[in-house]
Amino acid sequence: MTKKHNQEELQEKAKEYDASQIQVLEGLEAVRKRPGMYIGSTSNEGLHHLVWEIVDNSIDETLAGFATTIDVAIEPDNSITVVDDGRGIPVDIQAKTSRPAVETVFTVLHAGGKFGGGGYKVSGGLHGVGSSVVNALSLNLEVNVYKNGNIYAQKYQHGRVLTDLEITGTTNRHGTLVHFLPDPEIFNETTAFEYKKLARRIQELAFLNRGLKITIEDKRDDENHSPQKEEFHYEGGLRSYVEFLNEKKQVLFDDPIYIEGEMNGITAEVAMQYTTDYQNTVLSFANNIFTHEGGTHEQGFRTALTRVINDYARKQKLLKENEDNLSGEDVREGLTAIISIKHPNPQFEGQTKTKLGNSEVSAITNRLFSEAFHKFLLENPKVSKKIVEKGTLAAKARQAAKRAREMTRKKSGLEISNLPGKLADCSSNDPTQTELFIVEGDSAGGSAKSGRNREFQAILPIRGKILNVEKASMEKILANEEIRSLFTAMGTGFGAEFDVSKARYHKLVIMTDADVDGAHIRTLLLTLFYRYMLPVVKAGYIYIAQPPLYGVKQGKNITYVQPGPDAEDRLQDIASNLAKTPKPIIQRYKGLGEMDDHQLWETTMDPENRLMARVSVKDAAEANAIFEILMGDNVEPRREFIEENARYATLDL
Ligand code: TTJ
Repeated sequence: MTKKHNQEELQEKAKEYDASQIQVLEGLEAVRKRPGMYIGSTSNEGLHHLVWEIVDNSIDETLAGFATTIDVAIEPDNSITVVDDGRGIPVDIQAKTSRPAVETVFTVLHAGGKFGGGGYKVSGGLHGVGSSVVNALSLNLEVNVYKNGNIYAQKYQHGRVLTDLEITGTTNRHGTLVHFLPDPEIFNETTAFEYKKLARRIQELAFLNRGLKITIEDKRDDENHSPQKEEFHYEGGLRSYVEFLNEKKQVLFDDPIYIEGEMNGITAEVAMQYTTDYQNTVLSFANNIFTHEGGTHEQGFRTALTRVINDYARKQKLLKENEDNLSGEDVREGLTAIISIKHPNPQFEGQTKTKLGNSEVSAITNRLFSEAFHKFLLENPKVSKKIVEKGTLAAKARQAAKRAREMTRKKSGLEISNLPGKLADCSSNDPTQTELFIVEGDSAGGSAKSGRNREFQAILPIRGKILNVEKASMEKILANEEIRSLFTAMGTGFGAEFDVSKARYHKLVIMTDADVDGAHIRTLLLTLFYRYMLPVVKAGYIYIAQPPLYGVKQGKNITYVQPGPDAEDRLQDIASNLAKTPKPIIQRYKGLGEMDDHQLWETTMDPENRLMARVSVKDAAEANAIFEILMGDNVEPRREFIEENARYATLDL
């Protein structure tokens, strides 16, 4: 190489350097002009963001396995020091710029990706490489590199080189220290760092990066701050994070489930534990950044969780064939889970750029989690059973809530504007005066209609056995025509909408035949009232009509025998007291249909003459037991009860 050539080359190099320096200044000037573009804002948030841009570099060095400890300090003057024990930023002269690599790190606006060769596989930081941005927005910044037995130091001001990189001493440590003071001209709202805010994120970083030792120290000692220091170090990593989140909760099993795997250069970690809560806490991170809006990693996890639990529950027959699969929401009830992935090229999307967009991550997370979690379930049957039980319970609650919502929606169908066609309403609408007779069978219904006092008595005929509400789903109950008519007529609404104050009648009279069938229908109705109209029962609105058991007819006169324990004796008395001619005829009323409309009025409906038994709920527990006898699966006690009570309405429930 000739001397001339050498000269030219050097001149070329110098030009290149000048050109790149101009670019540098333009770059950093741009940062100072529009800081919001680089750190989001110049408010409190932006100020703290500076710390993370620096700390992220040290985290990368720990992820690469070369640093174990990071110390962060708020200095008395509100400047920040971050120091790690990594390899130290390279200090050698780069061929391209003829400047030390470390200088480039702090003075060239990096578009993203790491400087030099051999960058990091995975890197945190929302904005890629932000050290030059921090430098641009700092009044002063100093970097110390401990490397090769030397301490290298360089100082900057407003992002511009103040002193060239120089060796200022010797050391046997290795690592990097950065000390910066945010420029008060840029951060005109505040330059005061909040210890709590820094500590919270630093703790999170410690959870997310198992084994990392990271400290935070407040060195300020003034009217607003007192010195303090914390060290965060979790050998359990994500497991410790889950335990921390569940600290005050009741957990379903002791140790959080932990799963980790790697595929195509992407690592995925999940730690999870169930609590007795109904809420779930599922947090996801990509490259240590909290993905508030979720994304593909969370999606993959959720899909896998639901599928694996359902598959397991089916295989183990914990879910029966006729039962629906547990939904995603069901299997997440009470779940605390952390999903953390590390990706060489994360794509952040969404409103706040906190949603992971990399499409391949969904399948990878799904696969890694599915395999390991499936294995876990097989190996830990006790825990698995608890997980499935929790999900099953959630499903049941969800289905019940859905029914309740549907009921609310169907409300209009039960409004009094749609009074049932079968109802023969009364003309008064003063509920304290009106009565609703529920009459077994259409023919008795007909007699009751023509026999009643239409001013205050309404008739609703019902046909045959009504639905046993004890054994029917709520959908079925609401679909039942007889029950719908009854609720519509009463006007109280149903389920969550139920309102006793809307009752259109303050007497609801059950009028059934005095036989076993009649008793059965009566108990079915009482069950319905007990379960779905309890306030009406409690209000004392429910009555049972007492049609006569016998009629003793002599000529045109009829004497009736009302039900009661001594009914047979009374019948004998009446019969023996009558003259022999014309011959008295004793009639036994088996059904209401055996009386004509006038008889029904006289004996059973006329307030002047009738007997009615009022149904009251003395105590709910007792009533419950009776209904269980009546409606449960045990046939014998039911038969006994019905037979004993068929004739007498001794219904002090
Ligand atoms: C880069 O690859 C070669 C060996 O050194 C690697 C490196 O730069 N490591 C490194 C950078 N460790 N710590 C940093 C760092 C620390 C702080 C506090 C601030 C910045 C900008 C970088």
